[in-house]
Amino acid sequence: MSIKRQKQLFKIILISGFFLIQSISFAIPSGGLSSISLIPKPVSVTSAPGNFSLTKKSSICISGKSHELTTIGEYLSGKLRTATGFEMVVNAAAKTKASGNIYLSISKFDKQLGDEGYQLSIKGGMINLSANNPAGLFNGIQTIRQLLPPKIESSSIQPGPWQIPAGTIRDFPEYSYRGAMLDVARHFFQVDDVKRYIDQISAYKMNVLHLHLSDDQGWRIEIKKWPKLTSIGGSSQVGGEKGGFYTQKQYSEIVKYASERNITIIPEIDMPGHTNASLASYPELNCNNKATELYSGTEVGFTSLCTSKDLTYQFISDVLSELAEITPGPYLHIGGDESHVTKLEDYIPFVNRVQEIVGKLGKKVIGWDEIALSTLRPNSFVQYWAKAENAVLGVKQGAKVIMSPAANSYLDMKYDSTTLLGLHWAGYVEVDQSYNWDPATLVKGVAKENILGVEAPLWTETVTNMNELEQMVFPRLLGIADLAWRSSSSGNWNEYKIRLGNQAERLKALNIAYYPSKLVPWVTQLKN
Ligand code: TNX
Repeated sequence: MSIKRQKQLFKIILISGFFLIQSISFAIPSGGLSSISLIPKPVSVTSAPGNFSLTKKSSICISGKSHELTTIGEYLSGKLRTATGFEMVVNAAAKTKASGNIYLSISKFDKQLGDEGYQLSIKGGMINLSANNPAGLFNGIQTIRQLLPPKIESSSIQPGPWQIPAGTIRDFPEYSYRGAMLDVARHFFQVDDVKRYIDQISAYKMNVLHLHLSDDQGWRIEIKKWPKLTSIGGSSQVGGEKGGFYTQKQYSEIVKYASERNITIIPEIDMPGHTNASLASYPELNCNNKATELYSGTEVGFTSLCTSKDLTYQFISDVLSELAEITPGPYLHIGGDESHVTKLEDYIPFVNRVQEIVGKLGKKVIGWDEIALSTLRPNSFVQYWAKAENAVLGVKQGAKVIMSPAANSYLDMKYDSTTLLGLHWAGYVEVDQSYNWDPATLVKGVAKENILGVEAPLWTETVTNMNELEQMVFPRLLGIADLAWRSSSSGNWNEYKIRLGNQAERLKALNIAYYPSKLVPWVTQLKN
């Protein structure tokens, strides 16, 4: 080969090498760690030179051999294995750390991080994730997922590289209660659907799933002492199709699945209104001893338990005891909303008596904002959805409030007049509307210190399956998750919509049927 030819070849190799390096570096964002869009936005992100690469030799190393750490390590391994095809074994950490590995450790000394915060340090080619509690590690893992390319969420093996730029993230939530509610009474959702929903909400660091288990249209939880609740009350749903219910075993399976994902299940038995399914199952629960017909329409506020009968309280006590028995979380939700046919002079002593029943079971009451009309026990919580004056009344009685303003956080409201699913009694709730509010300033008389947290309910009068659920929930749920987690200094729609737009490929890889709102600059087909 002539010298000229050799020089030419050398040039070609140099140029193609340059392009190769260029294309590899494409895989990690040029702006470093702090340029990656994360939802919820972390408290602090600092970039540093270098990066971390996940390879087939990478493993997940846990400090010590606790059952909890192993479970969390396995969870992370499962999340990374599918798309990378790497084995991602979970080991006890060796004395000397190796590049390419992910280290998970619990250290009790970082006060600022609190119960659910974490520190993620990407340095020396390895990841060190530490937290005071397993919950913090779980949250840090959600951040790791979002730092990797979107295709990490794919359900089939994808080509790498799998890199994360170096730096440090310190992060902790503003509110300790960050929830979603699913109405499984109007339309029933199978256990697997509920699990998928748990996966979806926990990916955005939400930590509560409130299950609305009974309403006029259906009763969804097995109660051994009152079997007709499910055999009759569980048989219907909106639209007249066959309903369904969870056996106590299935409910426990949901609770366990949730707890492994840092989610507390809050069961709701709505009362004294929204009770047609129980009134149809047992004639003796009616003041006139006649069972009502099963109901498959969508009206609200036309039923009431018979508040003057002792049997009613025996019924409630039996139901709530069985539920308390299989609910490890601290709360039982007693509904209390829209009891339009219960006289106020009956409603108030009713709610007072039910609070006592719940207290005896060692649980705390949550109720919709109307329960503030009663005498709240210490440790009862008011869920604000409609009437600000009820929320304020709750605060005046010393109760904390869960913020679920219908006009912002209701996931069943239509986005706009063209949305096919959903309702619009609280107005249209576009993606900006569900993000542009601050829980701590929304209601005069309900300040930051009065707020337990934020919850986004999905009522399912019009929502019949997972695909429809996803169209209503996504992307609004991400905004609620962001504002429940964010530090008070953030929360600007123009900044947030860019981060949201950058989630498009990730939502697609997760196979989530999100609503592609025109207000969001969706970024699709990313190079990485
Ligand atoms: C009001 S929100 C209700 C529900 C309906 C919902 C529909 C609340 C406490 N009660 O029974 O499903 O509106 O958006």
